[in-house]
Amino acid sequence: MKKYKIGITCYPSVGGSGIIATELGKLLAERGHEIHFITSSLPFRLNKIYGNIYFHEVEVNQYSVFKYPPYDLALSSKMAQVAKREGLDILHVHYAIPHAISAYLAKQMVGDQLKIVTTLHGTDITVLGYDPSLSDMIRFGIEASDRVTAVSHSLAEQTYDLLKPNKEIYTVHNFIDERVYSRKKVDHLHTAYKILPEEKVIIHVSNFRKVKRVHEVVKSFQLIHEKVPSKLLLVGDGPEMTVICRLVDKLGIRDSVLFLGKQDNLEELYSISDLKLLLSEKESFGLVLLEAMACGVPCIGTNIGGIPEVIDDGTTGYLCELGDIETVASRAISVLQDEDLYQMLSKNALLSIKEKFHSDKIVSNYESIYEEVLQDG
Ligand code: GMT
Repeated sequence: MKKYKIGITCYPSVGGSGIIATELGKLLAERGHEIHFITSSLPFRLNKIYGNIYFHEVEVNQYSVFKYPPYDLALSSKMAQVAKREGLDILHVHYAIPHAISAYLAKQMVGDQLKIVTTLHGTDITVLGYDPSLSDMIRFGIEASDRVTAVSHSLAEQTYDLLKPNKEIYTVHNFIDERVYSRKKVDHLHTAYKILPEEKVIIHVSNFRKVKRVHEVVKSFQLIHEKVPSKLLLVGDGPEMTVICRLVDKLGIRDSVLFLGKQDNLEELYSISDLKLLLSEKESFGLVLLEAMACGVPCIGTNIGGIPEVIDDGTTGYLCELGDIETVASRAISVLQDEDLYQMLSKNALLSIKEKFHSDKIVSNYESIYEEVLQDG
């Protein structure tokens, strides 16, 4: 495989799209490619020095005449400068808006030899795609890219349905770094969190936005808790947090719910968990499901978006209809009470990570896309 010079742009500080972009950059660098992150700040997962990873900070001109400092233009300009100076082959942008548009402008400045790969992650289509002030722009960004990928078949389909772009969209599923996400020996956490030996642990990790339906996680937990001694770990923070805290108090389960806020080293929390719940109303993929599965934790998710591509219903976990907390609770109770069922789901979850979502396979898919796009000339 030829080695390429790849510029990567993403939102560096929040969310799954930034995590995927950064992890991809790290694994590509390990394969010998030269990686240039062009972002507003150092990607938060870039926590180690690599000889062939460079960071180019996008600085926005705050000139007083600008009511809104023009980040998108500053990004284009930085992309073009880095591409020319370093001789980049490809700009791989994650999240369509504004990154695909900025990449298009950069390409106009640099020339056609610079190829653009755009990866759609979810809300760039499923939320912003519905905004009439942006939808034409998103379609343009997709059509102006040399290759477009989506993190699930479902997201690719939704993009076709909603925006009708004249462009093929390739599905490349998400992945995790298996060296990080595996079950760890962290028994001390049971003591730290006062989890009793007979208690099961259920975990939910998200950005606590409305689409995540965290209130349904809490209500499902209440039903589970009535039958199974258990604790709920709520990990993350976001706009719904106050409402969720109130709900937990109202339901009288405050002593059994741990609000852990934003956390690093999630693999340690998954390592003390028996079950994961992700009951979102929109989810293009659900990267947090992979993280849990890689630690052997069975998952229950809603039958929406890309979640059915991640959870194999009845094999690696369960799918439930949106809002059906009774079924979520009854499935959860079975998993938590039936050791054989738990072991079967846990083993299959690990297998699925190895066979379907292994980083080697996914990174190779991206490399093939780079190779193709550069061969197109
Ligand atoms: O989960 C979020 O709301 C954050 C969002 C993001 O843009 O980072 O996540 C999206 O991209 C992730 C990585 O591809 C996917 O795993 C998430 O499912 C997707 N979120 C939604 O579709 C709501």
